[in-house]
Amino acid sequence: MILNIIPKPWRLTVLDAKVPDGPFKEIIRDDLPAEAYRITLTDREKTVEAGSQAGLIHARATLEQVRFQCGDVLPLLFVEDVPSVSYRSFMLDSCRHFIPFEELKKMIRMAWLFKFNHFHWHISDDQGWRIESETYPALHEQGAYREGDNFGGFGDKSVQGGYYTKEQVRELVDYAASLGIEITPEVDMPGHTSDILHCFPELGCRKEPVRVKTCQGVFKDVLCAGNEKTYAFAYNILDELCDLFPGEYFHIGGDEAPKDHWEACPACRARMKALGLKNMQELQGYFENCMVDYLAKKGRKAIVWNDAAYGRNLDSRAVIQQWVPDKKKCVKAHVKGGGAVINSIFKNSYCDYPYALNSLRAIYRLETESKAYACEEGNAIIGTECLVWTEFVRSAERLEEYAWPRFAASAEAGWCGSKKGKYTDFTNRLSALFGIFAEYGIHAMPSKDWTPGPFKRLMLLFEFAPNMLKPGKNERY
Ligand code: TNX
Repeated sequence: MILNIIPKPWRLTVLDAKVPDGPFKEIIRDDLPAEAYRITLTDREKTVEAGSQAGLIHARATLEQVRFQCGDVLPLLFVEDVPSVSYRSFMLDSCRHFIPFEELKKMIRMAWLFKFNHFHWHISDDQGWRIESETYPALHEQGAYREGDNFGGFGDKSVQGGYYTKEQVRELVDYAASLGIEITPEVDMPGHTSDILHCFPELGCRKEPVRVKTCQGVFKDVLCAGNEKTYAFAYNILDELCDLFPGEYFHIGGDEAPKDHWEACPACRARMKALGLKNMQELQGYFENCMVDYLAKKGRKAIVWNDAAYGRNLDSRAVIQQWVPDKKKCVKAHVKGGGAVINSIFKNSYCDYPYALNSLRAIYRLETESKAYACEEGNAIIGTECLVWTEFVRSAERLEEYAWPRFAASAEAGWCGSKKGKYTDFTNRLSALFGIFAEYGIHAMPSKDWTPGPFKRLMLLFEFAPNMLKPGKNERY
């Protein structure tokens, strides 16, 4: 009998003989790697052995897929499995469009089935702050709302937004943990901060009022790096959120931070000079390093987008999440200095674009090894991620079909690493398992649209193109 499991286990032996399902004995063993697990199912034995609780949780996901295919009479089975990289993540953006709490739970439960172990949660951006804050209540009272939805010129003028209460966040953190998933929150800084500056304009270089944005883009309003108050604010927020999110990692963003206002700001220029820095990119590096160090003192590892390394002075303790190609070899230099990398390169990770742009096949290609990032341990890539930014995602249905099954392809790329097989082998297993999405209430993209042909591709791109339009210059956003 053939069993279809995603991610494909390292070793899987299935016999024709069958036994009725029943409870498995779960054993934690010190001699196995933390996330490794072993399943033995014979007529006399039903055991799961694992290196830790995480491994047991993975084994349960495998058994769930087995049961989906076999019902309550299972084939005799032996599985030995271990992941290739330790950080296997999916990202959801609750800022551009608010994602209902129950929807987040649904996505986390689905992710468990494919052995993800991190949920990167984008909770602050130009278009809204999303977490209740006791230190700075203005963030959720004002920063969580905006005057409409004009992404791609959508033209809805009604006030919208929302935030998650602390109680909800705690519930979500616990729920995810019960499924072996740690939540990595992201407070994007110093760019993508119109929401924060809307509440605290004094943290910007110009100290002028800033709107919570209603459309996509890269905005010039960024936190002032020359103002001591900015640092105090950031540390306080990190304190508050570290209490709420107990995980090992904390994402501090660092992408797309235009330097226009910094260049024109006496405080930023003075700080740059005082620190002996050559340019504003280095000043960003300094800003990031302050956060990296602050988090390190709290026992946390900081993750930054690769833009944060453009100054070439990033603290090697920061983990770089790479989303654009490393043209200036800044990531490579970081690796040389002992730094680690999460691979989420745009063309193999971004699931916010139609399948016509990033097909299932393209997501499956995501690599966990790179000659450019060779290091003493062999390879500096410690993780993978797939992402749904939500500028153009206004419904749960759209979110789910953009994520699934592309997230499953990314999960296998991260789990199997260099042992990953052919795309068609993956899609064969996926087709056999496809019904499980509906069982989990997930609206996944049907197989005919996974890797669209040239004609379908054109149609989909045509349909998506108006999204790329930005509101006119005189429009208030
Ligand atoms: C780039 S990925 C961004 C996001 C956008 C995304 C849209 C990254 C670090 N920044 O702010 O949502 O493109 O695809």
